[in-house]
Amino acid sequence: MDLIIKNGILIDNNGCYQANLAIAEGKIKAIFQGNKNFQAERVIDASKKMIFPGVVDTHVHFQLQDLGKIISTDTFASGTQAAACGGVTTVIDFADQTRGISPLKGFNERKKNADSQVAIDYSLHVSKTDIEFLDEIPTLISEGVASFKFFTTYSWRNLDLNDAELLELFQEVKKCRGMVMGHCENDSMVINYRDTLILEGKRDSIFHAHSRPHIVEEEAIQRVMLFAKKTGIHLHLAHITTKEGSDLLYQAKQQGLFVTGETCPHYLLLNEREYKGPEGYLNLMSPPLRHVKDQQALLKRVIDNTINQITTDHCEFSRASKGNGELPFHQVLNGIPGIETSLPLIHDLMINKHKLTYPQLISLMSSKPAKIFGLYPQKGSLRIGTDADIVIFDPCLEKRITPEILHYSIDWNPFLGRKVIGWPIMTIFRGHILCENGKFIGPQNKGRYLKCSYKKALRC
Ligand code: DUC
Ligand code: ZN
Ligand code: ZN
Repeated sequence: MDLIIKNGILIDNNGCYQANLAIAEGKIKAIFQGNKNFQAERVIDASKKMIFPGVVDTHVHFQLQDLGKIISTDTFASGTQAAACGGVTTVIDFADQTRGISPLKGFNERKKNADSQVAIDYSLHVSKTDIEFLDEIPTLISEGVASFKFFTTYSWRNLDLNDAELLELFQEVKKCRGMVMGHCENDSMVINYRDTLILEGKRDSIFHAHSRPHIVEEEAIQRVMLFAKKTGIHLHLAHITTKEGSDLLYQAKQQGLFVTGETCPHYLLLNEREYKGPEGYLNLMSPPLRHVKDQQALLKRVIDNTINQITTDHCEFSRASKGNGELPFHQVLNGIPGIETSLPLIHDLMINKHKLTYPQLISLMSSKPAKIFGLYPQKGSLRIGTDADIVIFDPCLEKRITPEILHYSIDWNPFLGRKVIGWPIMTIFRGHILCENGKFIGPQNKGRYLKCSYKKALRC
């Protein structure tokens, strides 16, 4: 064996039990109690530690491009290394179609770009920004794209689809046996609120939230749910932020619609108050941070299993690229970092403060995301024969989040100063130790492209 992990408490979505793991050739070869006389290059004593399957973050943006130009700070290399240090071993990023250009071409370029850089495994959603090239969908699906992202907003960046186009996309993707994933905000409302506020001279960060009130999300979710109902497609809702949005997901599930949804650590842990003060501009993302009552409602919907998974929407920008606080809200680039802190923050919130069980935590962060996008059980489980993507987690280790312990390429983070109990102390990816005690030590570019398969996706 290459590696044996002894005496840890194994957690997967089925339960917790004390066992040893033997790893060889990148796979879990044995799960056993007692001593099996295996020889291994390294034996790790994981007494009093938890053993999780690697986190699967299905919504990240590394080297985000706008009109072909990279605008976010991470590369696929730096982003996946920071991810690994946070216990993440699989990500799904996006191949954003440029309107009028073949999405297959965009997908191939994006994949080529990522392949040589990634430290962990990755896949891609394809964002459709026009209704041309629908004939490429079967090829994209055979290349491993399970999910087609759409935006109901960002018309000023040529990203949105109108209602007729959405309906056509849903019909076509359903026919080709894929799923759709939505960024849901009502475009004309955003434009109207935004332009009115700017005309009134209201430039501060808080007005970003005022320009996208709750109805903006609620209306768009309700509309696309209707399209999903009529076409029978699986709809996945990206970054749900409001009580209203999460209630709509609950009701749709009650009605038997095939719909799943995610929220992010920042919507659970931060609220509108972050927009006050000179650093408020850093926390601009879309949809915006909400109210305490939304945080509570989202929490409830995570606990009652309505919200299926946690993603980060990780999208890192430096202070300078966000304008150093000198720009009006509507000109600030949207997005925040989050991938490295997601597991410890959600562990602290859900296990320490809200008494979720460890299998529930793993379900949210690893198994369900892998199931929804057809990567399970190869990812998101601890089973014999699956990829040895493993996090050794110390549930008692106290950490204060400071720039020194993070691996981002920028000097700020929305969670700086927070204290959490519980931290990943080792990340193993395909049998290689990538991170140990807060240091990235593993091979830098051994990650691989994963084919997602909607046919293998499980109803969650
Ligand atoms: N909003 C998006 O739609 N994408 C990336 C980051 C953000 O805040
Ligand atoms: Zn989005
Ligand atoms: Zn996003």
